[in-house]
Amino acid sequence: MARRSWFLCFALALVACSARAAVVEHTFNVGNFSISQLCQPATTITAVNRRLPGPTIHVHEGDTVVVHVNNNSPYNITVHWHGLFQRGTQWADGPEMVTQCPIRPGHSYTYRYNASGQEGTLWWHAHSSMLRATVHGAIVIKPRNGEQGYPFPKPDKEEIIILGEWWNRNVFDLARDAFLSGTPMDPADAYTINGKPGDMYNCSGGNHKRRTYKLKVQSNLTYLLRIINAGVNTPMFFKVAAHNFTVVAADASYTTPYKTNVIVVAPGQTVDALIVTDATPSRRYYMVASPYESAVPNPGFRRTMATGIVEYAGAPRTAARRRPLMARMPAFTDKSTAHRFLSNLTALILPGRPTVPLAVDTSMFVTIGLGTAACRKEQTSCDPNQTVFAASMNNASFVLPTSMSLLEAHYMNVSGVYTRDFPDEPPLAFDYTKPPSDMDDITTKSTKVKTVAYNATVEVVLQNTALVALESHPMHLHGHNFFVLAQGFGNYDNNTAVKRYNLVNPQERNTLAVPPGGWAVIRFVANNPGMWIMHCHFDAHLPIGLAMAFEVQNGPTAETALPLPPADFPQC
Ligand SMILES: *[C@@H]1O[C@H](CO)[C@@H](O)[C@H](O)[C@H]1NC(C)=O
Ligand SMILES: *[C@@H]1O[C@H](CO)[C@@H](O)[C@H](O)[C@H]1NC(C)=O
Ligand SMILES: *[C@@H]1O[C@H](CO)[C@@H](O)[C@H](O)[C@H]1NC(C)=O
Ligand SMILES: *[C@@H]1O[C@H](CO)[C@@H](O)[C@H](O)[C@H]1NC(C)=O
Ligand SMILES: *[C@@H]1O[C@H](CO)[C@@H](O)[C@H](O)[C@H]1NC(C)=O
Ligand SMILES: *[C@@H]1O[C@H](CO)[C@@H](O)[C@H](O)[C@H]1NC(C)=O
Ligand SMILES: *[C@@H]1O[C@H](CO)[C@@H](O)[C@H](O)[C@H]1NC(C)=O
Ligand SMILES: *[C@@H]1O[C@H](CO)[C@@H](O)[C@H](O)[C@H]1NC(C)=O
Ligand SMILES: *[C@@H]1O[C@H](CO)[C@@H](O)[C@H](O)[C@H]1NC(C)=O
Ligand SMILES: *[C@@H]1O[C@H](CO)[C@@H](O)[C@H](O)[C@H]1NC(C)=O
Ligand SMILES: *[C@@H]1O[C@H](CO)[C@@H](O)[C@H](O)[C@H]1NC(C)=O
Ligand SMILES: *[C@@H]1O[C@H](CO)[C@@H](O)[C@H](O)[C@H]1NC(C)=O
Ligand SMILES: [Cu+2]
Repeated sequence: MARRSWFLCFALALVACSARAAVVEHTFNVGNFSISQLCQPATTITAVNRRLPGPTIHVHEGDTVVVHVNNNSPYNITVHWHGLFQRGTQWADGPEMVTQCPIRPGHSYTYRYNASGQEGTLWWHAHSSMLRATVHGAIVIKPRNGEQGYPFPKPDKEEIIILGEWWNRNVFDLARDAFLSGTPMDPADAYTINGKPGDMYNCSGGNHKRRTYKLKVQSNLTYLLRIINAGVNTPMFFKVAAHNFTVVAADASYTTPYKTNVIVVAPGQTVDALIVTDATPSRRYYMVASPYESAVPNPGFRRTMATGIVEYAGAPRTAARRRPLMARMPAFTDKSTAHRFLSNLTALILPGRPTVPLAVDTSMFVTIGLGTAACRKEQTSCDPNQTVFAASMNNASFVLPTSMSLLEAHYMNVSGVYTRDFPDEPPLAFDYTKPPSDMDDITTKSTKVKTVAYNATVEVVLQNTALVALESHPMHLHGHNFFVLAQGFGNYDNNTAVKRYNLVNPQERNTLAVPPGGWAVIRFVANNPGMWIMHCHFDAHLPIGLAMAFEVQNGPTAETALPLPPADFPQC
């Protein structure tokens, strides 16, 4: 379904030819797909082109991407191109009712955008209901001049590793039931690697090939693993038994090469890591993804792990008869291992790449966490006095508009869709990590945005609260990368934290796992006019309000202003 057509290269010099841009075109048929996992009866899932995960979009930096989405599913759907800036194509970002009204069942819509100014691994996913559990796939952006443009030795081979979560039921119904009952979502039935749960589950029947991902390798080569957490609610530890990693990028931003035997990747994040196949070929090795559970108290999670198998070419027959070597995984609650990995990464300084801005125009202190809210009328299963599970940022629990998207309301100056009063600080200051026992955890629903001037440098301190439960929330910002200046546990204290800011080579991300019961400081340049949601990338928390949006004003020129919406933009 993918087509590459090269623009005419009419320049005289070869160097200009290497700056050619291609159009990469895909057709995504979104529809029912019947699949059986864990020896359960077949489940009807929503998937793209009858594949789980869906197709990979391979491009070179600067290429144009055209994706025709045909919605043959029974659900409203939109597709988000996670981590792509969408500068100049802001209307193509995808989140339902933030950027656009959904593509209705039986309808089609074509997304067009350029993969400009970034390289590495990103991904695409549905941004409606919880459909992204099964509607997702990788986006690989190679340097303009191909693999020789990597700022690390060219690997011999590349593999995509997509971590996921699987439910033996329809996830649309699952999400709706959690919302209507106002209770936490049921945990997944399995974790997966490239759609497959692996060997650790109670599933004796079935076809082994269908349930375990296998990576066949040759000895003494370097493999680049492009690891994506497409899971819904679970950060993961990832290891390959008897092999170490050198991390070279995260969220499509190059990092200083970082050696580690364990990778931590939260939903929304990606990690590019090299592994060298220098282990004895006479064994097979498990690659393992296990949950990292930071919530205290924890509503419950699946205490299992996903496995794949690394098998060497030319291995003796005996290798296949022995159980693969298992990796020793961190404990599910090992927050120090998670924090070490997540805070140790630094950016690779490259000429021409943005560096952290030193002067701040807009400072915010934002609490993020759980709480309760008054029952809403559609939440029929709770009585009028009861409260339901909710989440908030600065005590504002975000609700999506229903009549038109935030971006359309912004563009057309329609009032009443959102308000410009998202607060710069929480209404109450308290010990966020040990709130007083009589602290009111109730929040109110609203659609508040923070308006910032074009090109403003915005700094946000994200502080997790322990109301209801403390937890590491993976905070994702659309339309921009941010620099992560510092992270820590406890309450943020500017007297000690500011000294620790990395203003030299902070890691650049689009999704940050804020330490549980802790804080993180991010900084970004609001150089992309439009409406950009910043939200928790757990689907258990986004619909209950762990979100806000930045309204970035137009710049002074046509290039720095929001363009016209596409003529065929979906309407509500
Ligand atoms: C797709 O699956 C849903 C849910 O299982 C079902 O209601 C619907 O009829 C199916 N549609 C088609 C076209 O098979
Ligand atoms: C996208 O790339 C094409 C081809 O290089 C170019 O003509 C177009 O102006 C670009 N669009 C934006 C919004 O940058
Ligand atoms: C497998 O079944 C046993 C016994 O019913 C149960 O204790 C265990 O948790 C199951 N394991 C998984 C991974 O579901
Ligand atoms: C891989 O390299 C090791 C160490 O240099 C060597 O002993 C081994 O024979 C090599 N294996 C293959 C298949 O080339
Ligand atoms: C992985 O790295 C650790 C620490 O540097 C080292 O002790 C170990 O031998 C390495 N393992 C492999 C398989 O290279
Ligand atoms: C890596 O993390 C550990 C534990 O958090 C810390 O002690 C160490 O200084 C960090 N190293 C770097 C290079 O940041
Ligand atoms: C709801 O609140 C009212 C007034 O506070 C009270 O009289 C009533 O008993 C409550 N109902 C329930 C089910 O708690
Ligand atoms: C929205 O308001 C701005 C400033 O008041 C104006 O420049 C712009 O033309 C208006 N846009 C629309 C679509 O009415
Ligand atoms: C949040 O706002 C509600 C009112 O909507 C108030 O009752 C509550 O005390 C506030 N909580 C915090 C932690 O600010
Ligand atoms: C945006 O900020 C950068 C860096 O401060 C500056 O070079 C550039 O001119 C600014 N652009 C506009 C349109 O203000
Ligand atoms: C900490 O914040 C206070 C209040 O905003 C400010 O007066 C002080 O200068 C800040 N300290 C540092 C080290 O930035
Ligand atoms: C689907 O989208 C349309 C248009 O926005 C809306 O009217 C309808 O209620 C949505 N359906 C569902 C099930 O959310
Ligand atoms: Cu996202």
